[in-house]
Amino acid sequence: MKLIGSYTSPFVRKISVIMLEKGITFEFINESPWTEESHVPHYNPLGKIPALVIGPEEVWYDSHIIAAYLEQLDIAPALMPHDRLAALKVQQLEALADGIGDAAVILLREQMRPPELQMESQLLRQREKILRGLDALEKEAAKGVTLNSETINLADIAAACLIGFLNFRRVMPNWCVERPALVKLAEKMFQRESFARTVPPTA
Ligand SMILES: N[C@@H](CCC(=O)N[C@@H](CS)C(=O)NCC(=O)O)C(=O)O
Repeated sequence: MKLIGSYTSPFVRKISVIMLEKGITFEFINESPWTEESHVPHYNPLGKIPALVIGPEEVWYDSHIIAAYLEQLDIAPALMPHDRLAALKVQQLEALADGIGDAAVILLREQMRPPELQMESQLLRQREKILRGLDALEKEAAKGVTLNSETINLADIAAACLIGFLNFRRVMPNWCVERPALVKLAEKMFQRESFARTVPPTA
């Protein structure tokens, strides 16, 4: 298996963490989707990372689908409950964490434009999505049932990758204020070897 992407992406990190947790061997192909000469569109017509290459005719994207693909391989530990409704709840929280990541990426891209071209309404809209999303995650983490429970699952991994990304890109540096359950979750997840091995590169 080849994982196409970059560890600066929270979505790519999520997939790497899942494979490390499950002990799945993979080759990491470092590719940026943002350059003119990027090979990413060769794997994913949408030009986005991650893509998981199984063979010449079998490539999986996006990260949500890759996570589901890896889960159906039935390799322990299971990162989703067997009960279908409970599994859907985990996937919804994964989608929530990923959606916050999407908003953070849009926000960062907008902030990279010359100040006179930046749309204040767009910046505000994305910030609001991030804040509302983090509040919803905090609520779930505080319950400790689907998120932040005794056993780690896909939602915990997605939420921790998102928080790692917010820290790394300094989006919403105050995210941790009044979100103690998310802080606890992040501290717990960042101690795992799978997270230590996928820290975003600083250079
Ligand atoms: N929903 C997608 C999001 C992937 C995504 O947005 N990746 C970013 C990098 S963090 C990307 O490749 N962006 C390139 C682009 O939008 O053209 C997933 O979960 O895989």
